[in-house]
Amino acid sequence: RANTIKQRLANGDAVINAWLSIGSSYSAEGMAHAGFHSATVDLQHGMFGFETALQMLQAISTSPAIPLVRVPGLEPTQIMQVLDAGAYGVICPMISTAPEAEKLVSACKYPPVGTRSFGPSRGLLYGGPDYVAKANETIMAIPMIETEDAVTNIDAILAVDGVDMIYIGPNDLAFNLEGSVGFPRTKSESAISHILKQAQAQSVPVGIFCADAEEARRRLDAGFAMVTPANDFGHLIRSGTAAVARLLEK
Ligand code: 3PY
Ligand code: MG
Repeated sequence: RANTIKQRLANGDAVINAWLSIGSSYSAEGMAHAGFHSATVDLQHGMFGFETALQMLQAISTSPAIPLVRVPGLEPTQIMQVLDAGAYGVICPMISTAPEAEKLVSACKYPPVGTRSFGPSRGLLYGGPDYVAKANETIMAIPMIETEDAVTNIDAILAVDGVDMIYIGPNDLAFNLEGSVGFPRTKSESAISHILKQAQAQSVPVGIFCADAEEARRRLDAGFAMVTPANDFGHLIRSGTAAVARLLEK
């Protein structure tokens, strides 16, 4: 099975990504069928572990959305496991240097390119009989840029062979550059513009987490290739809160 978001990025088409922090295959299935091009199972800040993530990946497979996983950190054995579970891309938090990006790429690729161990399991079920032969081109290694060091080292990170795109974590970036996640975010917003410009110069697509669809719209207009318009829990609570407010209107 082809990685349709890789194709969209290559064609310059925007990717709208769902972000799943609710540990439920039912919720994941619903979000995956909402029209998103990809759906990211969040094992870093989501409220669940690997077994639930596996069920969520199975649920996403019932839709055209491409399954991605955000792992908790740069841990090759864990990356191996989510790839075996059928993830078509790994978003890895807190990548700050080129060697860290190289380690991520290596964990995502079979030899001779990388060090991923053989045991494709569900990858084969989702991907099809040519999964292993195509895995190194199908699977995306996506470093998160969200530290001060990553901004300093951005050109070297972008130049790492096998970095298919980068993904900005604006909240951790604000923490690191402003000292808080509050607003305004003068320094981190100018860092975000710098990262985008450098990535565009090296033809590396940039994704970014957004607070809502309005921000995501602005980011797309600014040249971001992939946007995540909030996470599932955010959508749920916002919609519930708006319903209550509407019904309490006098
Ligand atoms: C951040 O904003 O730091 C993120 O990791 C978004 O998911
Ligand atoms: Mg973060």
